[in-house]
Amino acid sequence: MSDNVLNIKKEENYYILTINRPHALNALNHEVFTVLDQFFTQYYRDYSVKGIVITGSGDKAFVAGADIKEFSTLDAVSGAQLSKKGQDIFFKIERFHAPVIAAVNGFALGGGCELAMACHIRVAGTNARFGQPEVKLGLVPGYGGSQRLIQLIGKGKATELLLTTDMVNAHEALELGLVNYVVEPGNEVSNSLEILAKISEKGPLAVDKCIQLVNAYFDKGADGFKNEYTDFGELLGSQDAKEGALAFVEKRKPVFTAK
Ligand code: DAK
Repeated sequence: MSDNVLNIKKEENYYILTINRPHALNALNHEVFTVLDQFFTQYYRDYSVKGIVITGSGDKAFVAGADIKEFSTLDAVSGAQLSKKGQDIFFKIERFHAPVIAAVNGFALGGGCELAMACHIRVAGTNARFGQPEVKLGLVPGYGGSQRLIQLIGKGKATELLLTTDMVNAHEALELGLVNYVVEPGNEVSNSLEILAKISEKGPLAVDKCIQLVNAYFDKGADGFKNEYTDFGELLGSQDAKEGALAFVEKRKPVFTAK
């Protein structure tokens, strides 16, 4: 797996992925998408992986969008193919079995904002700036941004931001519900790891199913309530649920095995 455009660092049971194209403010090119895809495909449902943090290299940008120099060479057919490929990768992130946190350390524009929104939780440094500038380029978001922005901040404000291309700062993003936490610059990754540590003590199968149930709410083809009772029943039969109850009775920490 290439470690050039994506630095992959393992820390305990977590991976920290750093998009590493600082000369282009970490803009997403074909190669970044390819290694992200390889990574999330390789570890999908590997319950030894308890969480992922995605951040950008340097202190200026998380990701300043799709690589404008690269996508300006595309035509309608290859553009639609790339958009679909990007959407599929972001779905893999959104459907990952363990929490994926965007540690947003600067600009998160266009595809960068879309990547952050595909993650389950967002931690922003006070220098973070969010925006969807596509219409300025004569485009619409291509990686799910028009849908996930509405999911996170509602129709009215999402429409305004998509049409005006105004950027919002970290505190505004917090107020809007676009980010979960605002921290001092430089603390985005450590704060994200603290959140992961809290979640990693919980039942891994239950964490997975919670993530998928939240996703189901936004999936027009899914019945989230039905999924919930099905998942509830399935988990009740798991060794982890038995261990969880036993540990409570024995007043000790549960030892979950993802079985
Ligand atoms: N792509 C390529 N290079 C980029 C870039 C980007 N998105 N953003 C910045 N850079 C490069 C700049 O060209 C510059 O390179 P040099 O000129 O030094 O070689 C370097 O990074 C530093 O940038 P600036 O000099 O501009 O830095 P400033 O501090 O002055 O400004 C900025 C920072 C973030 C405000 C500015 O760089 C900026 O406005 N960047 C572009 C933001 C943007 O519009 N991003 C694209 C959003 S649209 C598609 C699917 C999806 C999409 C498109 C197509 N298909 C499937 C076809 C999604 C598109 C988007 O993401």
